[in-house]
Amino acid sequence: MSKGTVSILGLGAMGSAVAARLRETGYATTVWNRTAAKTEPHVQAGAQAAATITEAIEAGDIVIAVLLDHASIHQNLEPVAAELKGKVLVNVTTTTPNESRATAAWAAEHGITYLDGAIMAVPGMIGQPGARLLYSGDENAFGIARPALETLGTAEYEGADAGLASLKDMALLASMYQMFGGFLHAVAMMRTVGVPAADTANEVTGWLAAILPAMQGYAPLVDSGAYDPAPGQDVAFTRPALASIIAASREQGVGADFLEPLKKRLDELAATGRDTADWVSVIEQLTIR
Ligand code: FVH
Repeated sequence: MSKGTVSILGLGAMGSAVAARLRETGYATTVWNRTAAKTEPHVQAGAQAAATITEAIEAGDIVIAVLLDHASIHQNLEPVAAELKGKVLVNVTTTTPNESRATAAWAAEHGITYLDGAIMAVPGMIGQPGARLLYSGDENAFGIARPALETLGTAEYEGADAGLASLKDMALLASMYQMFGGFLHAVAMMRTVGVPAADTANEVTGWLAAILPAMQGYAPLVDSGAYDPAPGQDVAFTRPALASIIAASREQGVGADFLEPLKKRLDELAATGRDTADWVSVIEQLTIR
């Protein structure tokens, strides 16, 4: 006996993983994809294929959209708003917070119970330990869809503002890309003397593991705003430290393109008399006024 009916719109790498997991965990799944051929392996595994998006929506109490982006969501869902009325629509397509809020407003106008989602996992992680999915928007929708969503990974409700899941997703990804940018900078420096990337990966992993707890110390400092005098390393100390890293990179024929913007922001702090402030006060430079 099926646990419920779920329709999945979009069978790219992620949509396929989501559809497979729901089917394997006992949900009656109906799949739709713009390129219909991608439904075939799912049908062979026991899913129903819908010939049209309308047919797919009609088949599921819960509709999960896993399309490419915000534009593809609206291009495909706006014409079927009437069919979505009364359904729980969970959109795990990556969008910006404001795009998520816009979709939530559109859904509310059309009587669609809407939950926005963000997937902190790659397709191979779906249903495996470590897969984390964030949701925000209609709490009632989260309650209804939760058992199905929990088959995909941990299901964390961030709040009623539909943009919250996306905001956290983007914030975590911002930290990830800058961390990996730093790793690539280190690799580029070390390979100038023949050190393979694998060795530098080991070094960077160990160094970051040792230094990461410092983040817990920076957090209350940022929350308090009590930067001056610096409880840790001040701007006057950190600017020449970064200048040395940038100079060393250039000496080795490596651009310090990822690091230079940080140095520039510290220069701005120094130029406005904030040499004695903690260097993490640079966060205040990020606010766009
Ligand atoms: N794959 C990943 O690792 C990441 C992990 C974090 C979350 N993302 C987001 O998930 C969304 C889907 O990603 P995906 O990996 O499934 O992406 P693709 O394999 O490229 O599949 C895209 C699907 O979207 C369909 N599609 C694209 N444009 C349209 C359109 N205009 N109308 C209808 N469908 C459209 C596409 O259909 P087709 O090309 O097969 O016909 C695929 O089903 C995404 O937001 C990630 O950021 C995944």
